[in-house]
Amino acid sequence: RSLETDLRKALANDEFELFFQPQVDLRLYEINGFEALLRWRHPKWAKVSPAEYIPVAEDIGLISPLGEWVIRTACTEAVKWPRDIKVAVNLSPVQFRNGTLVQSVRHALESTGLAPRRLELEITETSLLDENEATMAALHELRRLGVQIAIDDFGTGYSSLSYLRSFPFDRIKVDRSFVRDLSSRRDAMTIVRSIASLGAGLGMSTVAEGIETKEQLTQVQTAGYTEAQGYYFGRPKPAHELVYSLDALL
Ligand code: G
Ligand code: G
Ligand code: MN
Ligand code: NA
Repeated sequence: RSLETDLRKALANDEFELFFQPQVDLRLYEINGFEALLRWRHPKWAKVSPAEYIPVAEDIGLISPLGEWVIRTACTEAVKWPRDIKVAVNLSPVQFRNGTLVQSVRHALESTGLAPRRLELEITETSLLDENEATMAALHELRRLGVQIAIDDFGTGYSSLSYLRSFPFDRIKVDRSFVRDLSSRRDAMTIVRSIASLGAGLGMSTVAEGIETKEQLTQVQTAGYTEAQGYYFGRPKPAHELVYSLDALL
């Protein structure tokens, strides 16, 4: 049977699960958040990345119910976490187009009681491609609710720098391809450093993604990143396996 057929049934059959990957504050050196990442419990699709089925969900009109499930489930988990650890959720550009996003975020916050500051929405540069008025209006409304907004996979879009002027993001997540190339390409360090200083100058936090080694961690700390995320600190894990202290991880 096809991916599309199985995808249509997956939500009703409760086949989705969220995994969570730690995000580390490099100044305090502690876990300050987790990014929620979708996983599909299915004999045939469990090993398939959301990068493959999210686009199908977008095409067949499933991304809004699926995205709402992700937001609600992420808030339900995060409210149980200690301190003020936040949860970051990835949004599809398509979720901005159908007009129900703000309402579903508001509802998830109200029904779970999660403080809005503890929810972060990650949007990719493609969401901002046309600086669509509805998208901008939704972003400003979400900001008024008090949620945080991050720009994800930064540096890979068509006009990354202009996106930074389109909205006052809380956080810039530099694409992990730049971190990956740090040891092999001199230009990667130049770019990684520039994005850190760009963020500092604009008053935005900067997150280095894809940190896999101690050496990469040292490099992004030197470059001035405020936060980091990657397999070095931990792989995405189910909610019941999370630990909240960095000491317990390293
Ligand atoms: O977790 P993984 O590396 O397999 O994620 C692959 C891609 O799928 C990443 O680009 C990630 O942002 C995206 N992704 C993971 N979970 C979600 C989700 O809940 N919603 C959306 N829209 N994208 C997600
Ligand atoms: O597009 P986005 O940044 O949301 O994608 C997150 C994806 O990156 C997830 O699928 C996650 O599993 C993956 N990821 C997280 N940390 C690392 C890492 O250190 N190395 C690699 N290769 N992938 C990672
Ligand atoms: Mn992300
Ligand atoms: Na990313």
